[in-house]
Amino acid sequence: MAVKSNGSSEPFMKVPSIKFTKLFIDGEFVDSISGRTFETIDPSTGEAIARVAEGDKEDIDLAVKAARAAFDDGPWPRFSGPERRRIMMKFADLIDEHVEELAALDTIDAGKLFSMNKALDVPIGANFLRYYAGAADKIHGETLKMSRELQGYTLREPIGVVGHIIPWNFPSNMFFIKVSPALAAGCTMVVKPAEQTPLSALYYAHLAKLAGVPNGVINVVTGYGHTAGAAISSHMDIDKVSFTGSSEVGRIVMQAAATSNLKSVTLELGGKCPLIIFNDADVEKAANLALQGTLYNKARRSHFAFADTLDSRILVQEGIYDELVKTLAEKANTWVVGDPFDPSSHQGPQANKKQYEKVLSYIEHGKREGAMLLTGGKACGEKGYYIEPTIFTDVTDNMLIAKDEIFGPVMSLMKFKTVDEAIKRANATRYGLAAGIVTNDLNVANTVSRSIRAGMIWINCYLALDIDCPVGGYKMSGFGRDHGMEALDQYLQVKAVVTPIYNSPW
Ligand code: TXE
Repeated sequence: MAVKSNGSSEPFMKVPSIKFTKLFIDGEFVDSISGRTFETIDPSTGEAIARVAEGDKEDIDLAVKAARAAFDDGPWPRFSGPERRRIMMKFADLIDEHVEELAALDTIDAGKLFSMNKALDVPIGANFLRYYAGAADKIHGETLKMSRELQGYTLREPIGVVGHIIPWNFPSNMFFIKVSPALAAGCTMVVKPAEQTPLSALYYAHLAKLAGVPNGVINVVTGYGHTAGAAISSHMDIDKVSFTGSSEVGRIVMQAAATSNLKSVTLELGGKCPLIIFNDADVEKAANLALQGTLYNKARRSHFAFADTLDSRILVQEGIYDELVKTLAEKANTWVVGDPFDPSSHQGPQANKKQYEKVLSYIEHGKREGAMLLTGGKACGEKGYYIEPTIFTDVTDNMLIAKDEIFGPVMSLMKFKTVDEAIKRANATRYGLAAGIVTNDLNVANTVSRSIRAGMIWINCYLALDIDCPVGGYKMSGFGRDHGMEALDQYLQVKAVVTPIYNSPW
């Protein structure tokens, strides 16, 4: 398969100049203390885009110091809710004004489709700010019904200084999924974007300042995971760490949190989500949902910009299996892999070389283990990190491609006979992020949705998310929730205040 380009020396779009490459600490762009920088790479060419400051432990210390001062003595936690809301709304409006430039930054940095970044990823980031801005003046506790002659109530207070460690799959979305509820709660923070996609986060730091977010409230330290990231999770003066990424690193983050200051932890980790298609499903619809969920690494036409999170096992009931295989093959063969700036591309490159090599090695595993290759199966294009949309049939539960999170355009089709078998096999994974069910039988849909141990269940849809829909996992997919009011709770402490009622013996 060839990678589609526009065939001319003129690009589809003029790539923006890179304005921000330094660390953002206490309201200023600064070099790293070591003076070191690292390259960020365009995955559609494999070439460097810019050099970015490489933050390390000492830079994290400075950023935490600024965030601590802003929390202990600064105005942000003390602002009234409406005041925080006003600034967050301004921040959101500024994002809207720069949407093309921000969308292009994520495209050159992460290989994500420009059309999708512009229509969804970046605007939804702004809408996360608006959603939580609306909650900023509605954070309140409860009056307690004490059993003795006491009067009690709870206060909900910001948790303090937060460290956000974010991955490369949704650089803009992920930034605001984490930052927005923490801002609304009155927290201050240090954000470490993924080393593969640092550019938009630095731009957001600039817009935050323009919007009037006080110095020290949002600090952005670009750098590597084992240095800058590790310095966040083990820091003695960070009160909470919120992490999205691999289960392996999630475990390291939690260990570091435990052995340092027992900071609170939220982990949104990997998945291997079952999409269960029953005999009565509409084949066309089921095929589209399967493609959307799996081959959809950086693809368009999603309900919501959250696709790269799903690594799917497609469990198909035996009566519909052959027809579905045929339909999927036809559809996958029309899938356009190409320049992420090209509006006709369905799929861009993998976000980085490490991920590209990882996906290709899983494809080789699948071939060696005896899965049948229906489409794709190799890299494509003369340069960049492109991979053909790959579908394996006859996949069995014990194959590596059925067990591990691949996080690329690789679909595994597996056959089952009964509802009970589907439930059992769907649950036979260490992960529990999400699952999908395609059926018109209400009893089957209800039974299966209650039996699957996962944080999100989609019935006759897939990847259908919204800001108020809590996102998070069971089992080794993590704990705590992003999105919705549940996410706001992750950034709040509950304090109980008790006083004797007049004349009581207390
Ligand atoms: O993730 P990492 P990677 C899964 C997916 C993917 C795999 C590896 O399966 O193939 O993870 O991706 C920072 N202490 N997901 O290597 O390494 C790192 O700098 C503290 C699922 O990119 O987990 C980055 O900012 N931080 C997923 C972030 O952690 C550390 C999204 C994620 O990096 C660190 C992404 C350390 N020791 C990948 N090491 C999802 N659930 O959406 C790294 N980091």
